[in-house]
Amino acid sequence: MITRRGLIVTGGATLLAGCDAWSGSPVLLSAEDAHRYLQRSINGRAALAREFRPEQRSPRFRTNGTANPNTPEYNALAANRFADWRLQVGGLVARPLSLSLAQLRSLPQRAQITRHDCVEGWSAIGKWQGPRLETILRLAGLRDGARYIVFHCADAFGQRRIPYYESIDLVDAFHPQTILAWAMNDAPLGIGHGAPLRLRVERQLGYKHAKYVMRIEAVASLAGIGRGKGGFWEDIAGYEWYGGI
Ligand SMILES: Nc1nc2c(c(=O)[nH]1)N[C@H]1C(S)=C(S)[C@@H](COP(=O)(O)O)O[C@H]1N2
Ligand SMILES: [Mo]
Repeated sequence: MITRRGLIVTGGATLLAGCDAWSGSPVLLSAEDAHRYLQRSINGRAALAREFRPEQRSPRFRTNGTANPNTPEYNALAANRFADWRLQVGGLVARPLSLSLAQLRSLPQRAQITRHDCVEGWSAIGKWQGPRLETILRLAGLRDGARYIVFHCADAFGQRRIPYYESIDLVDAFHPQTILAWAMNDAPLGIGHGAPLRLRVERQLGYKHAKYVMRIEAVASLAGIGRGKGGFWEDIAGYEWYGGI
C-alpha cells in the first residue's frame, strides 16, 4: 500500500481520497492511471526537461530581445572580457556573495543540452554549462522568509529603457537543471546570448531565462520590484509569471 497525498493503492485498485486536485467523491483508478497520476502531480514541478544528444543541437541559435546591453558600464566590462565583473548575491541571505567568473567556473558544474522555447514561436537546441543555482544559494544561505529569487540584468529594454529582470520560486531555484550558464555549446557565452552569465530554467519559456545577470536577490515578495508582477514581460505585456512548458 502506498499513501501519498491521499492516494491509496490497495491490490489492483486505487482509492483517491481527499486530494485537492480531485474534488468530489473518491475516484477509483487503475494501477496504470495511479502511476501516471503520481508522476504528474507529485513529481510535477520536479520533473526534468528533456535533454538531447550533441548532434541534435541546432546549427543556428538565434538571439532574441536584447543582443547587447550596450551601456557604458557593460561595454567596459566586456572590453576586459568580464575579468572585473562580479555576480552579486544578496537580499534575504545569511552571507552576501560577490563571485567572479573564475569562482563560478570552479564550482561543481552541470552541462545540459536542452530545447529553448520562445513564446514568439521559435525553438532551438543548445548546450549550456554552469553551476547550479542551488549551489550558489547554499553558499549564500537563504534566510527565513525567502520565497523568490530575482535576477537583475545589465540591459534596459525598449525605447523606454526599462531594466530587464526576472524571478522564479524556490521549486525552480532548486531544480537540478536550473543553472547559471557561462558557457554555451562549449564556448564562453557570447554577448548576444547573455554574457557573461545567464539563467537556464529549463521547465519554463524563453523570457524567464534572464541574460546578462548582474545581481541575484532573495526576496519574500515580488511587490516593489519593477511593477510587481515578477518580470519585465510580466510587467509590461501581461505574460504569465509561471511560463511553464
Ligand atoms: N536580460 C535579458 N534577458 C532575456 C531577454 C532580454 O531581452 N534581456 N529576452 C528573453 C527572451 S524573450 C528570450 S526568448 C531569450 C532569448 O535568448 P537568446 O538570445 O540566447 O536566444 O532570452 C530571454 N532573456
Ligand atoms: Mo522569448
